[in-house]
Amino acid sequence: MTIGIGIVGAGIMGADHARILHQGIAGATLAGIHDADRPRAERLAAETGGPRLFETAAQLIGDPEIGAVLIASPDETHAPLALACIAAGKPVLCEKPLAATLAACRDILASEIAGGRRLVQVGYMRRFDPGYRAMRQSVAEGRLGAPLMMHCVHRNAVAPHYIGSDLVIANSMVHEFDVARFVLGEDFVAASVTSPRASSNAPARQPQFAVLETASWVVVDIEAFLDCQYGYDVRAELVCEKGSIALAPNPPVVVRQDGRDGFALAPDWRGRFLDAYREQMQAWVTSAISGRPAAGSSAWDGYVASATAAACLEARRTGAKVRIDAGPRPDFYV
Ligand code: ISE
Repeated sequence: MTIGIGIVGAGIMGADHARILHQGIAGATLAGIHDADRPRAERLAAETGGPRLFETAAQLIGDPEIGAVLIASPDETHAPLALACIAAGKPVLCEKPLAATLAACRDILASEIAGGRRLVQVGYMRRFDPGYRAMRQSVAEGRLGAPLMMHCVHRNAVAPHYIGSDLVIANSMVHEFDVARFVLGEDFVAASVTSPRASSNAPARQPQFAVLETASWVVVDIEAFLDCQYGYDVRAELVCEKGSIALAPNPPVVVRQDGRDGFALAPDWRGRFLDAYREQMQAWVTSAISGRPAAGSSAWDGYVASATAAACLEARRTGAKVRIDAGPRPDFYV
């Protein structure tokens, strides 16, 4: 069986997903694109095998040739589009964050539960990265002993001007909130945040430094710095009682030349996590066809990442340690 995928949003991520689909995902074809900017949608369609163009997102979601929908439009559109997909009974892969507000996240949970079918996957693609998967496996097997601390670094070379200090947390650090919870297999209960001064390269945006505690008292620290200039750099080390496990540098080769030993950094996340994006897409398509939820982030996981971000934003504003309580996970998401 082949399922027709419709993409809403032809910006950086919509285009990246369209190319991945066009390059070949078993069981899927890129069947439609909608973007409010029609020429942008046309350019992407021309590059990706000429899928149909839709005037509105509602037409794309309602079309019988579209079996599943990928949402890659601006954050505030995620919730209404995800709700429309649930109402239409269509599987949806929604770029992170799940929604722009916690109330909208809860609306999605309520609607999915009421419909009785798990239809939403959130695009926290790091869950498909082999490094984080190996870390999770090592925690599950327990060979390194109990985890104690996790150190995370998240640096972008440059970020767009509309990313302010709060979005460093709500748009970038959310990846660590989701993937650290995935690796450790438990929820966060408290967060503190402190922010150094801004870099002169981006005077309106401060780096952010968060310290989170899990229910069993593992401490996770996260540096998010979106203006490091030199490349995309994501690191993580999990320190356990008998050893530690860390992400290795991603490129397959190191080069020694002119007295230096080094490896190239990807310019941004699309290259660094290319394999994870492909794996995520394949898992989602397979799940859309089989009707069984994929290994990716559920709507519940998306909500918890956003609830963690909300607590961190409050911690940043107040300077206090803030409790994180997303409430009990509904059985529907177990
Ligand atoms: C961007 O929106 C992403 O989702 C990337 O994965 C992340 O690393 C980056 O910091 C965000 O700006």
